[in-house]
Formats: sequence, C-alpha cells, structure tokens
Amino acid sequence: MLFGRQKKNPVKLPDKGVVEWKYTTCGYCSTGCSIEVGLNADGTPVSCRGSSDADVNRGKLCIKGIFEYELFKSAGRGTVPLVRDKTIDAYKEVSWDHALDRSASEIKRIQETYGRDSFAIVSTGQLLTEEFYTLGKLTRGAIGTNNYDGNTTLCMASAVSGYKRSFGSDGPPGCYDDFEHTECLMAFGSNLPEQHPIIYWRLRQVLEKRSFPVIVVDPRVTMFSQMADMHLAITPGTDVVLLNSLAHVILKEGLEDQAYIKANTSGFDEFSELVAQYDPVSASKICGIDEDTIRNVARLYAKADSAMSIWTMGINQSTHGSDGVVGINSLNLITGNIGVEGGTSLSITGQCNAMGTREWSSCSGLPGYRVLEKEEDRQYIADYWGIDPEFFPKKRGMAQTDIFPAIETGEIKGLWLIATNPMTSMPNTARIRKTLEKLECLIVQDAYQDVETTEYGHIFLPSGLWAEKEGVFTNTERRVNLVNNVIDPPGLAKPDLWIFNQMAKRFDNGQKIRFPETAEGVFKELGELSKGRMLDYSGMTYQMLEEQCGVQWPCTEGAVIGAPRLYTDGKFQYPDGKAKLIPLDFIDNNEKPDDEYPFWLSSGRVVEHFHTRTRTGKVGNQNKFSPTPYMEMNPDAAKALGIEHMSYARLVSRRGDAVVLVQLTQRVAPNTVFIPFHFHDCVNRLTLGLLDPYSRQPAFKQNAVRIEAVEDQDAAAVRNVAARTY
Ligand SMILES: Nc1nc2c(c(=O)[nH]1)N[C@H]1C(S)=C(S)[C@@H](COP(=O)(O)OP(=O)(O)OC[C@H]3O[C@@H](n4cnc5c(=O)[nH]c(N)nc54)[C@H](O)[C@@H]3O)O[C@H]1N2
Ligand SMILES: Nc1nc2c(c(=O)[nH]1)N[C@H]1C(S)=C(S)[C@@H](COP(=O)(O)OP(=O)(O)OC[C@H]3O[C@@H](n4cnc5c(=O)[nH]c(N)nc54)[C@H](O)[C@@H]3O)O[C@H]1N2
Ligand code: SF4
Ligand SMILES: [Mo]
Repeated sequence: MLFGRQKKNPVKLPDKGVVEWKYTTCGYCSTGCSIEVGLNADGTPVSCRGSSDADVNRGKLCIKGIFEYELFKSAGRGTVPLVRDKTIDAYKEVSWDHALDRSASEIKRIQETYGRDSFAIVSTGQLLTEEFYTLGKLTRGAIGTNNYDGNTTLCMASAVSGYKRSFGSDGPPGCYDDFEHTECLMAFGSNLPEQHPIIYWRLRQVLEKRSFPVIVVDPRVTMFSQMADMHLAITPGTDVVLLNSLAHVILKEGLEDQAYIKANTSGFDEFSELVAQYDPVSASKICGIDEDTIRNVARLYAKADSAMSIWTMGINQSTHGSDGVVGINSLNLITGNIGVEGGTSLSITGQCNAMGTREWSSCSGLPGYRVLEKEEDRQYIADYWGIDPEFFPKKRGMAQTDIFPAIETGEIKGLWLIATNPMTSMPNTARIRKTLEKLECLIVQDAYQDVETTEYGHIFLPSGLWAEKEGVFTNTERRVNLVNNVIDPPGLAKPDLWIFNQMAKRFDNGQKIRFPETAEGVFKELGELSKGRMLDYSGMTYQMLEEQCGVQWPCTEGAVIGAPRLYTDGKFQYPDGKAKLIPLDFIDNNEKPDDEYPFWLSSGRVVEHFHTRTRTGKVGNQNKFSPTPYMEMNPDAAKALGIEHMSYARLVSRRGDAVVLVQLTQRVAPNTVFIPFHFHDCVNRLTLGLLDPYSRQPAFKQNAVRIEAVEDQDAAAVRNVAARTY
C-alpha cells in the first residue's frame, strides 16, 4: 500500500530495458566504486548501478557514477586521428599510420636536433595502470626522454613526497575500514561530501552507529565542516603551524607514545626542539586558530585510543604541501597512530588512477616504486625489458610544473600531452597559452577532440575512454579494481594501450622490448615486477579482482585476499627500518592579500563537475546544477563594494582577470572568495601557483585578487558564457 506523498506522487523509475549488467569501476574519483553498466537489447549502455557486493560502495554511487553511462554517447569525442596541415593552418583527418608515423618522426627530429630531453611527455592520473606501465616502458625504454611527468604534480605530488620523506616510501598506510575503529578523525583541506561522496557515506554509516570527534580544518565552511564536531577555520596556507603547535602541546603535556617513538622512529630530538618554538599562543597568531582550541584538539587526538587523519588538496596544493603531509605523518607517529586499526595517515587521492600512475608509470622513476637514482633498480628493469641500463638517466628529470617554464626558455621544443588539459588546469593560463604556442610539435592524445588544448596541437590522437578499455585502477586505500571493457571506442578512436604499443614499434628499442598486446598480458608483468616488494601484485588475477570487487596491495603470490594496512609491524622503508620525525620550519612565502589585491582567492571543486568538464559539462543532469563560472563571496564584503547577488563581477590578479557570476554566501570569510576551477578561461587566469620546493606542486589555493563591480552586465554575461566551452 502507498502512503502520503508516495501515493500522490510515487517515484516511477522508467524501465530502460536493461538485459545485461556488466561489471566495471568508476572512472572519475579515486574512491574506486564498483559499477555495473546496464546494456539494452541492442548492446547500448542505458544505465549504471553500484555493485552491492563491493565493500567500497556497497551498492551506492554518487551523481557522477549514476550518469556515467551517458559518457559513451557524449558530444565532442575524437573519432579520427588529425594532423595539422601547415598550408591551411587547420587539422586534416588522416589514417592511424599517418598520425603515428608523423608523431614518431617529429619526436625523433626534435630529439636529434636539440637533444633527447628536449621532447617532453606529460600524462595524467586517469589512464589504466596497464597503460601507465606501457607508456613508462615506451618513454623510459624506447623514446628515452627524462622530461616525463603527469598532472599528478598538480594533485598528489605533495602526498607522495611527504610519504617518502616520513616513511621512506610512497603508499597510503590505511583504509576506509579505519573509520570503523577510530576514536578521533581529523580532516585537513578535504571536502569529502562533495569530492569523495562515497567515502563520506562510509564515514556517515559508522557515525550513525558510534560517535567520535570529527574535526575539519578548512578556511571555508564546507559541507564537511558543517557536519563536523569542530571546524577549525584556518588561515590559508598555515597548516604546518597548526601541526607544529599540536605536536608542541602533545610533547609538553607528555601525551606522546614514547614506546612507539623509541622503537619505530628517528629524529625525535631535532623534532621536539623545533616544535618547542610553536607554543599555541604564538601559533594562534599565524594560523588563526585560538590557543584553547589548539590545546583541546591536541589532547583529544593524543588521548584517543586510536586517531586518524585524512587530507586532500587543502594540504597538497600549497607551498608547504609536502611539509603539511610530513607534519600530519609526524602527528600520527608521535601518537602511535600508524599501521593500527583506526590509526592512520590516509591521503585521500584525487583521480581514479592517480595511485596507479604513482606505482607503475615510471614518471618519477621506474616501475613498482623503483627509482632512477639506484643502480640495482636501473639494472633490474633494463634486464627485464632487455635493454642497456645506460639508456636510463641516473636521476629524475623535470616535473610537469618545470616542463612548461622550460618550454618558455626554449629548453623543451616538443610535447606529448596524454589525458590532461593544461589550458584549463594549470595556473596562469596566459603563460600556458604562450608556451603551447611556442612548441614546434604538440601531440594531444585525448578521448575528447574539443579539449581546449587541441586548438594548439599539431597532431591529435583520439582515444578510448574509461570502460571502452580494459585494465585496472588503484583507489585511495590501495585497492586494485578491474575496469571491464563494456563497449568499444567510437569511430576510429583506440584504447591508449594500443596507441602506445603502435608508437613503440616506431622506435629502435621499442622493437627490442616486449610490449604485450592485451591488458591482461601487461598485468602479468606487474605481478612479476612487484613480487616480494611493498606493492606486491603477484597474488592478483583479473578474475579475483572481479570476484572480490577489488583487492588491496600487498597481495602476495598464493594469498586469497589483500592486506588492508601497511606498517603494521612498525617497520618502515628507510634502511634502518625507522620512520623519520622531521622538523618543519614555517616559511611565509604565499602571495597574500594586500591593499591592492585585498582578497584571498581559493579554488576547488563542486560535486556535480569533474575537473575541466570535458566529461561532466556534457551530461545534462550534472551540467544543469552548475552551468556557469561563479564565485562564492561573503555578503558583507560584497555590500562594501556594491556587488549584488547573481550579478557579474570582475576579478583581477597580478596575472590576469576573469568575469564570474556572484553567489553571496557565508561559506566564505569576508576577506576570501572561492571559485570552482572547472571552467576554462576562469580561475586559472588569475592564479599564481607558487611551487612547493619538494613536490613542485602549485599553491592553487593561496592567491590574492581585487574585485570590481561590472557596470555593463550584458557584456559581462557574454564573456562569462565564453568561458563555458561546453
Ligand atoms: N566532484 C568532484 N570530485 C572530485 C574531483 C572533481 O573535480 N569533482 N576531483 C578529484 C580530484 S583529482 C581531487 S585532487 C580531489 C580534491 O578533493 P578536495 O581536496 O576535497 O577538493 P578541493 O575543493 O580542491 O579542496 C578541498 C578544500 O581545501 C580547502 N583549503 C583551501 N586552502 C586551504 C588551506 O590552506 N588549508 C586547509 N586545511 N584547507 C584549505 C578548500 O577550502 C576546500 O574546501 O577530488 C576528487 N574528486
Ligand atoms: N585552480 C585550480 N586548478 C587546479 C586544481 C584546483 O584545485 N584549482 N586542481 C588540480 C588537480 S588536483 C588536478 S588532478 C588537475 C586536473 O587537471 P586535468 O588533468 O588537466 O583535467 P581533466 O579535465 O581531468 O583532464 C583530463 C583529460 O583527459 C581526458 N581523458 C579522460 N579519460 C581519458 C582516457 O582514458 N584516455 C585519454 N587519452 N584521455 C582521457 C579528458 O577528456 C580530459 O581532457 O587540475 C588541477 N588544477
Ligand atoms: S564517489 Fe567517486 S568513484 Fe564513487 S561513483 Fe562518485 S565519482 Fe565514482
Ligand atoms: Mo587531483
């Protein structure tokens, strides 16, 4: 029987005629939800649902996953390879052989003329792991440029760097199950409900059964901060000061875990000397959190039986990103909260496979967490691939954020962009535009042809997207998930793996090295190369990944399940087996508001859009929620400037200007504005992006702007709309 609203207006789900559900994994964020794509009788994808068997999402999906099947027929896809015809300065459709021959000959020409490293390759966190490994093999083993990196420098580089500095290796030590056990959760610069909705839902499920303090550190009143027990509205860019002060209180009050510190860490004396300078009174003046709150939080965290920290871009995208991660790790080390149930330092990863690229792409080293700096690692991989180890550089080349300035100075002449859109996602758009225009050869390999960067390219290689391909992604909690090939790519578009394999045939070493044709063939190499290592894949098979809806590494040969946590024995990856407690001086180097540019400009995301909107900008149910570039502004600040709700305003920074629609809200402080970064020619026209010295990650979140009311609202509307390419 139906009651109330249901009787009057029952929810009717249209029958979409699904005859088959195919298992795969979501291709947006790193939560790693298992998805089933529903196909109708014609084999057309018409629906998506969460897999009820999956431990990660337990049948749930967020708005992006629910409508992900619409991507298969979305507008703007690349379906034919293109090469720019110089005589008419326009692209012409060509065959794959022509496009690949031209790409290879341009790479060789540039390398022969200007040196091997003058051709750079920048990829992403959104390919399949088998594709990452193959691209690494092609780049390191056959093309041989050392200027090879990914957009993960904009995203997870600080987490990687911080993990390496503290623990001697990358690799998030915890898992979602830690929510079930923890007695205290601290979240730094992470807006979980919007950016990782299903991880948030896992947390909410636990909080419904059992309560424990949730403390959110974020300058903005986010959805997460509104559900938290405590919101610490920190001054942008000062998390290191707060972290030093928390450690100060813990050590001063003797709340640390001395036994754990003695047994498993080094550097305690230097660390305690440094944090002694960060008493809560002095720290509160810098980080904007009052001294009593600092003391309360320190006590809550240290006294809890187990406590965990999570963080995302509010920490990573800062000039102190790597230090912030080290500070979080140290907080957990001194309280004995690593490798125990409910006690961890869990970086919440960004893109669907930002973890896979860290593990296998060879971007910053060699596959399987090996490094170029170690002779034995170079020898091992050279032997496995069957090439001369001298072909490898002996140290890592440039990061993505150094590659673009090197184009500016003429050191780099050619670039291959794979699944990343720097015209929208890098800081200082005007500068990026100039660098792209300067290139002798730009190859753009993307699933969508209408990406902004294509305009500047000489060759366009159309690729398959998400479940048009087969392979694996690793999620935030080290879970390797299977992506099954649900349908084929449109037109002549090809899986990225196929493109890399074909390119390899065009290089001398590429003919010597074995390049398996199938993803499963590549996956077997991952198992062989990781056997006995920290990120052991050798126990995994595709069948097991599908049956278990993902397996966490390490999963050793013969194991039936993966391991949920790292460092459970207190042994770390440094030669002495100890984690390092590292003293962190705070250097105040951010661009900050002043008389001329009086507002902090921060940027980030909203739930309905993903990144530069090449995908979500074309899915009606998502685009309609945020169709246009806007900024959150405090009503008091707006009043003082005569700016009205839903009017257009102009922002000016030292780099450029942008016109946005004004949303008045108390979510931001009177001296701060927030703009989602999803739109082209918008917030990144304004950003400076100072770099973190360790990770080379840009400080997207700390910039200064002034704001002007716009008189000609009609002209502003036209300009605002121009920023929505889709
Ligand atoms: N819907 C959606 N989900 C996504 C993505 C997407 O584009 N859309 N992208 C994915 C990717 S690649 C990533 S990297 C993640 C990002 O996930 P998040 O990091 O959660 O998202 P952001 O909005 O970039 O930034 C998070 C918060 O950092 C805060 N912040 C700014 N400055 C500071 C500071 O100095 N200190 C502190 N403590 N906090 C600060 C901001 O106010 C913001 O609320 O999301 C992933 N999930
Ligand atoms: N101001 C500001 N800027 C930011 C951020 C911020 O918070 N503020 N966040 C930064 C972060 S954390 C990130 S991760 C970056 C993201 O920056 P980008 O990587 O530049 O953004 P995306 O839109 O995800 O670009 C991915 C591209 O890959 C394509 N693609 C998707 N799947 C495939 C595939 O399987 N194969 C191929 N060949 N192509 C594919 C998509 O169409 C898209 O063009 O942006 C960064 N920029
Ligand atoms: S939470 Fe992330 S992985 Fe899960 S459905 Fe949403 S976008 Fe996909
Ligand atoms: Mo990211």
